[in-house]
Amino acid sequence: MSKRPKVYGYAASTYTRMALVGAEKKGLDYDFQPVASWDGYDKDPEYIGLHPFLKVPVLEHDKVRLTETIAILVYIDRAFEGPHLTPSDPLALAKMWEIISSTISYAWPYWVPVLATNRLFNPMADDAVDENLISSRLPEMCGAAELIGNYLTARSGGFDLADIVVARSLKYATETPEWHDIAKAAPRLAEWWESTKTRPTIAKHMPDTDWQQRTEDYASRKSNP
Ligand SMILES: N[C@@H](CCC(=O)N[C@@H](CS)C(=O)NCC(=O)O)C(=O)O
Repeated sequence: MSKRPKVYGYAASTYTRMALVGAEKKGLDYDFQPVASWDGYDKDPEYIGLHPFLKVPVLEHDKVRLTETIAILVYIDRAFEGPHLTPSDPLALAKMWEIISSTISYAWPYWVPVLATNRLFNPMADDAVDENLISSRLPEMCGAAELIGNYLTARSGGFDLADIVVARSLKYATETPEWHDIAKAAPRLAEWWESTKTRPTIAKHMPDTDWQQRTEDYASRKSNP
């Protein structure tokens, strides 16, 4: 394994992007190895054995191989020199985990698999859009957004892993028409997003969201596999 940290993943993956922002924020000299097409549909057979559940990201560093984004982020924070990505104050640390756990449990499943998949990824692949699922789950999307916005803006410390996890989980939702309703229900989250999305390390690892271009790339890959 490489002495240089190496992150395996693919471009559209929100979890991969969290690991990359962490590596970037820490100032790491690292490599990125794509293991699937942009959208993750076409897996590279060479990397099938990398993760027990065929997921990304995976981090390799020297003799260490890690799966699970949060474990990877904690390792990046503690194993290397650089700015701290986790607070030392016990309450601030607990609050950081509260935000991360709430985002992964109550927000990400609606913002990404329900909203982004139907609004952004399915049209790209010419798959059906489940309008009923989107509208019936809008209250959960808004409720989670309000909760997380309140948590984020009530913190006393600065940027930490919670900002990385929320920013990467939210990005696709902000590209959908439903963001208007979500932002209205969660003004604190919307305000936090406006100031966070332009932070250099966050902005550097935004997934490419030129949807027309992505759709054309997808179609051309399908016709010339
Ligand atoms: N619990 C995992 C979840 C990772 C995950 O779901 N990754 C998605 C991409 S965002 C993935 O690998 N999907 C590929 C697939 O399911 O085929 C983690 O925290 O790293």
